Amino acid sequence: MARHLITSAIPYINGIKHLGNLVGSQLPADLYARYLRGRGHEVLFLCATDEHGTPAELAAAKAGKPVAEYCAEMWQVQDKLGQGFRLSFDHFGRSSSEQNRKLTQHFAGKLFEAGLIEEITEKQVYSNADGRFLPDRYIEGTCPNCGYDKARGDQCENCTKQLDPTDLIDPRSAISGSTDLEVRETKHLYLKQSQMRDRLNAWIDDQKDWPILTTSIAKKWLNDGDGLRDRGITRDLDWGIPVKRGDDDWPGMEGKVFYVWFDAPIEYIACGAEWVEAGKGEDWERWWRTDKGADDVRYTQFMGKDNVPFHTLSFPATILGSGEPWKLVDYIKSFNYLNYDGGQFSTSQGRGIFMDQALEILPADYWRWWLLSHAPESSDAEFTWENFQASVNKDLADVLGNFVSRVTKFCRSKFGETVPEAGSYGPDETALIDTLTTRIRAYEKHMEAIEVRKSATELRAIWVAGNEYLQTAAPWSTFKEDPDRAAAQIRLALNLIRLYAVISAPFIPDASAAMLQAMQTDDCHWPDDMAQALESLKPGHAFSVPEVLFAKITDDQREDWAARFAGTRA
Ligand code: B3M
Ligand code: ZN
Repeated sequence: MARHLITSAIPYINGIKHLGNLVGSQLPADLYARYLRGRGHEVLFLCATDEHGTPAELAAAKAGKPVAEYCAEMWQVQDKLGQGFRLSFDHFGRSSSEQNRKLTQHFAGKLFEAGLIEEITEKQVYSNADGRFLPDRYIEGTCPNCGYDKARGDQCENCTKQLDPTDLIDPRSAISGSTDLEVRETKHLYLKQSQMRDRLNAWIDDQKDWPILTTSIAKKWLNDGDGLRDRGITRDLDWGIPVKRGDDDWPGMEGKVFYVWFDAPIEYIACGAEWVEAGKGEDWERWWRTDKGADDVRYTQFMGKDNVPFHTLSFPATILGSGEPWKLVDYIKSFNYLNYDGGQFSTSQGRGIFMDQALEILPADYWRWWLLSHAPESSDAEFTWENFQASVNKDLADVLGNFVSRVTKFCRSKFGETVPEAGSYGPDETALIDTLTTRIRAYEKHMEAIEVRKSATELRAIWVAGNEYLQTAAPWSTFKEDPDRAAAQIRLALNLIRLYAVISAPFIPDASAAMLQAMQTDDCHWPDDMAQALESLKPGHAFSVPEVLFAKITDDQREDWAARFAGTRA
C-alpha cells in the first residue's frame, strides 16, 4: 500500500468561506483522502488557515480586534465549519504557528546561501504619524482618473484603474488618516526565480499526467507571462513572520515580515510538524523529506485555478532553490470556478452561500453531494436552486434513500429485523453482480484519477442498478408465490445497503455511517470481490430500519432559500 500526502490550499483567515471556495479545494481533497483511506492506504491529509498579509490585518481592523486575537477566533470558526462539513483533515493548522515561523526563516536562509535572494533598495511611502512604511493598499486618496476620494494606492475601486500610491491626489494613511507622508528608501528581498527557469521548466515537462488545466496555467506563466519575474518576498507589515535567515537577524530587514505567499505554502510542511506537536502523529519528516523516507510518498495538492502559478512556480522555486531534499508535489488537481445563480460568489460582496449558512439549512451530505457531483472541473459550473433541489430529490432521496427505506421496511414486515435465510441467488443476481463489478472498477478508476464528476456519475449509476434490480425482482410480488425467492432477493438488497455505505462514504459520510449503523455492522471492507461483498451480512444478522436518510427539498423551501440568499450577506 502506498502512502499518500494530500494538501488542500489553505483558506485565508479573513472570513467564512463560500461554497465556491469549498468545492475548489478542501472538499475534493477530502473526497480523495476518504477514498484512499477506504482502500486501505496510509494517508496524511493536511490543511490550515492562511493568516498573514494585508487581508488579515484589514479584517482584524474592521472587526476592531488585535490581529492575533482575530486570527485565533477565526481559526476556531473555520475549524468548526470544516468539521461540520466532515472535512477529515489529520490536522488543521495555522500559518502563524511557531513551526511555520521557523521553517519559513529556515528556507529564506537556505535560499540566501544559494545566492537566490537579492536585496533591492526601493522608494516607498513612509508615514511619520504611524511610524511605519505603508503597503500600497494602506494609502488612500483621490483617484486622478475619476475623482473618487477613497481610491487605494494599488487600485481605484470606483473606476478599477490600477494605480501607484504616488498617483493619488491628497494621499493619506488608511491606518491613521494622517497626511504626513514621505517617500523614503527601503530595502526588500527578492527571490531570483528567473534563475530557476530551466529547472522549473524541466520539472514541469516531467509531469506528463497532470490535468490540462494545471499544466496550461503553469506553462503560460513559465513561458509567455512574467510569472518568473524575480518576486519581492518581504513586506512592511506588523503582522507576519519576521524576516530572518535561519536564526540570524537580517541586517536592514528590521521590522519587516515575509510576504504572505512566501510563507503560506511552507505551512503545508509546517502543518506536518504541528500535527506531531498536537500528539496526532510521530514523524512528519517521513512524509516530507526524501532523505527520511518520503521517497515512496505520493503527494497530491488541491486548489482553485488562481492558485496554480504559486504552486507550480513560486513554491517549487523555494523547494528546489533550498537545495535540500524536500518532497515536491507529484500531482496538482486544480478547479475552475463555481458561480452562483447567474453571477459570481463573492466574499467581499457577501454574495452566494457561505459555509455557516449552508449548514444552518441542510446537513453536510446534501451540499457535499451536489458540490462534488457538479465540481467545476472542465469548465466553470453554476449553482442554481432548481438544480440543487432536483439533484438532492432525485439522486439522494429517490434513488438512494428510497432504496434503503423500501428494502428495510419490506424485510421488517415480512421476515422481521434480521437478514432472511431462505432461498439462493440465481441468474438475476449473477447478472447484477456482473454489472456492479464493471461499474465499481470504473468508479475506482475515476476516483484514482481524481475525476470527481465522473466518479459521482458512476456512483449514482451503481445506486440506480440496485433500484432497477429491486424493481425487476419485485420481492413484494414474488413473496406471494415464492417467499424463499423473495427472501434471497431481500438478503441481497440488504447487503447492497452495506455496500453502498462503504463506497459512498467519500461523498456522503454521514449517510454512509447511518446505513452501516442500521445494518449493525462495522464491516467497511472495500468490495474487491463483488460476490463476496454481497455476502457480508449473513442470514440471521440483525438490522434496524433507519430514519429517513434524505428529506426532499420542497418548492416552498427552495423559493424561500432562493429569496433569502439573493442579496448580500449582512
Ligand atoms: N489562501 C488563497 C485562497 O484561499 C490562498 C491559498 C494559499 S495556498 C498555500 O484561495
Ligand atoms: Zn477612479
